[in-house]
Amino acid sequence: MSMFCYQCQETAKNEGCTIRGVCGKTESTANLQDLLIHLLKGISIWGEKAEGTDAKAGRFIMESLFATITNANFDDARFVALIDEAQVIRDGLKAKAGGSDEGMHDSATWSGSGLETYLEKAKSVGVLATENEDVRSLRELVIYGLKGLAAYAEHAAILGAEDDALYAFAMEALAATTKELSVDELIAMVMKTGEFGVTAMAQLDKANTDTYGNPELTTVNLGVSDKPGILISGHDLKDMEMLMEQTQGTGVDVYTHSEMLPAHYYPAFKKYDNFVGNYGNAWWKQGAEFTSFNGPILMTTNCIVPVKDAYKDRIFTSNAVGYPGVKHIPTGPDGQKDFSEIIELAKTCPPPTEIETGTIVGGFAHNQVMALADKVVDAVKSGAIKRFVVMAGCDGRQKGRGYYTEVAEALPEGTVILTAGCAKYRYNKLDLGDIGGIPRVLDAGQCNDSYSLAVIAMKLQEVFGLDDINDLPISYDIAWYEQKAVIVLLALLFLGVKGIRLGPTLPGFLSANVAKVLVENFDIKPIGTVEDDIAAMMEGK
Ligand code: SF4
Ligand code: SF3
Repeated sequence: MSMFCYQCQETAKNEGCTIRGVCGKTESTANLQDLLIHLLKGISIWGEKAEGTDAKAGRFIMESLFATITNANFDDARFVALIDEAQVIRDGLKAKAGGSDEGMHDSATWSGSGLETYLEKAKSVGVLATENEDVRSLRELVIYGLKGLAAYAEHAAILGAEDDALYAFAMEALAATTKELSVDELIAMVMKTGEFGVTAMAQLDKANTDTYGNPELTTVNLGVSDKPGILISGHDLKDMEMLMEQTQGTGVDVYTHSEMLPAHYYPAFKKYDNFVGNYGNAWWKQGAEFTSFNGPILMTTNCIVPVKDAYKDRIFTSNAVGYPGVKHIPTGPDGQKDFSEIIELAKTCPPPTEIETGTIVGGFAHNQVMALADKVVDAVKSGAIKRFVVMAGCDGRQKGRGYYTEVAEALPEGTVILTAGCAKYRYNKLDLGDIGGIPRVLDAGQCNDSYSLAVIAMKLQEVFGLDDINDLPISYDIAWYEQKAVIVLLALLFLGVKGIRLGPTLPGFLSANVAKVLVENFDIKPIGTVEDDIAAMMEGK
């Protein structure tokens, strides 16, 4: 077997990608990612022993974990550089801890250099190095949750909000995956990952809203202008801000793609006349949509997919994203990026080809929903709103995801969908109407904003004076794809939410026994038929 990865929902046969990722990840990239994760464990082992929390090492761990998220980075050269740096950081911490190698885990002591050495070493340190499948499943559940947590922590850090407690926890959790812990201890670590996931998401929410204001009810244009444009995708709002600033007065328009749509909801971005609208749909349609966009594309985070020739000369990456042969815009020491090359290129490109017209409405993060709280509470009390269905998460390529469109269409009157993440593209362009002025699809924002949905639930619990969050008329029918959805799931479990439907398939990385624990303790269930699931949800099941 030449590689093994089962971290995402599209993993081959829902078991594992072994030859090449369904996502396009090559064997060498997968193996380099395994070695990088191994070394992050080594950093963490020494980090736990050293006095205080080393913020530089913590940030490096977060950036590296982020780079291994599905559809973030396909560039072997970047992973080789990260593996080089990981050893330097680890050895620095080892010196700080005054430690000796004796009896230490391999990740804390192994050294090497060069691509060939790294690929050889990677063979023995991947996911399958843990033989017991339940222990492997729990260790990986912790690591995938951490990857999502790292993405959120990194977004907050880019906005200047860093937290040593998150860095310390990442080290504790990574080091824990090298120890001979019991299944119960590992389950406790999974829950703790959910707890810190809530912390990370709350901090990101604060960083975003402190910097850009609270998202507000917004109508977003889906059409195009007659000027050349730049398409910005991924989740990084700081890049969004810098791009808007740098395009002022250049005659170049800016459009959002996929998860950048919620940028339109922030007051800080509404002031720009050249911020035209949203172009296209969820990440997996980028091949066709980037082609017809005609202008340059900036990928600020996941999800990038294998780059087509049609736009390979006009796509750029930033932050944790990378793709071989694609120009990467570096981050300066002051956190600034220079997008002038992208802007100059845009000026030479034709305007985007229109693929849709009309508008969509969003901006229902917690502050906006709470501004409507009286209306919402009255509608629940009068029975006009019978149930909320949280349909947040990720979109993906599999046919089975048509389920989510069908659920949205078939949900009875009196139901309101709460969403966040790119899962929304399965139903956000349907005409589902409103309930007394409250739209039936309330979009809180990116997957990064899923925290908003938890806040809304907790506020409603308070308003209705309920002891248990599960007594609210809220059902969860969540779609997942990559690891940011894993931390959202763990965060919801930590908050005590039970009965979540998780689809389109349960994670392949859950062993039968671990899946059983989740079912027994949290009543997690796979999706069924549209009809059965809606009937059950309407009965609160
Ligand atoms: Fe396969 Fe998903 Fe891993 Fe890509 S990220 S190699 S599709 S499991
Ligand atoms: Fe989507 Fe990648 Fe997860 Fe942010 S853009 S939700 S899949």
